[in-house]
Amino acid sequence: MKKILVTGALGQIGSELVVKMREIYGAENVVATDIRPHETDEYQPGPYEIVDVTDAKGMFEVAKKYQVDAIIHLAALLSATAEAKPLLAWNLNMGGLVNALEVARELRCQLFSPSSIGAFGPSTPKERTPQDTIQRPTTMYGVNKVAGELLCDYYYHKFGVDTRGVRFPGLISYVTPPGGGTTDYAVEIYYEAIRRGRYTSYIAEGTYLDMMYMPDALQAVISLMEADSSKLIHRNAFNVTAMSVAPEDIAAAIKRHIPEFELDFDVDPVRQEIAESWPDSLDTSAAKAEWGFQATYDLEKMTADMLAKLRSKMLEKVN
Ligand code: AKB
Repeated sequence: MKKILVTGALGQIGSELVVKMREIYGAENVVATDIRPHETDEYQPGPYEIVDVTDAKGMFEVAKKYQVDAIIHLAALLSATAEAKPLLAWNLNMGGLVNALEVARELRCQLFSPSSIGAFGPSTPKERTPQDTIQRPTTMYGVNKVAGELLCDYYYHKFGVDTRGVRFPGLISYVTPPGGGTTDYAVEIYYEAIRRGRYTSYIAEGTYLDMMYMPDALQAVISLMEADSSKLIHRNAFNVTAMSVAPEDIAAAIKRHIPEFELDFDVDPVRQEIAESWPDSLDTSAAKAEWGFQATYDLEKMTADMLAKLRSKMLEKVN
């Protein structure tokens, strides 16, 4: 990767990935794009363009203008929003992806597209979910993700587009909050622990889901994009994760820093049903073997860092 275009750059992953990539590849070589203008304090120097990913021509023109050789396609609706607006999700998630793939085909770019644990469904083995297994998701988001995985494989085999991707678990970060996901509770719980010393989880006790801290997610994107192409057997949709946790596990980790922290539950049936249809824990051996994936944050290390970073972020806002 030398010149990179990022779609959805103002989102949870994009806002941090752009910063990290600008450090590595140079600010002028990472073109951040999103559907809306950025606030002045939202971005440091570097090219920024408005791109609606459903507008194929607009995306193509920006990619051509900067002569990019890699596209990181992040613009998408997350699972809970997609379930509330299934047609919009289909149009944005699939329309955006096919446009990005076409731009990559025409301009001979590498393309990264994230899949998700949402690509699995209730009939998938729940524990140590294999890389290659049953995928019959019951959500619109999951349908989009499976179709996206297949479409990326198709563009590689049919047109030779260098497509790559991972199946992200819930991502936890202190910079930009996620929006409209099923795993958002795992971020909210940290904010509320500091703000109020308590949190009401919309996901039920005992519901295990895979999670990963954002620095590991960003490193995964870069490592996979820089990996030797000849070593990639799967290319798209590698299982990646760092921990399998239930809400009470996160609460227990927070309590070790904030002993008075309290967790209770008010379960949202829609998001609970989605969570129950997803795996408890993924097997990441293909990602480890093919491109050296390694997560560095476990629950304890992540919790210590999240709480420290969030505290100073909130203090900065007050001052
Ligand atoms: C969501 O909850 O929708 C996402 C995901 C796991 O893909 N965080």
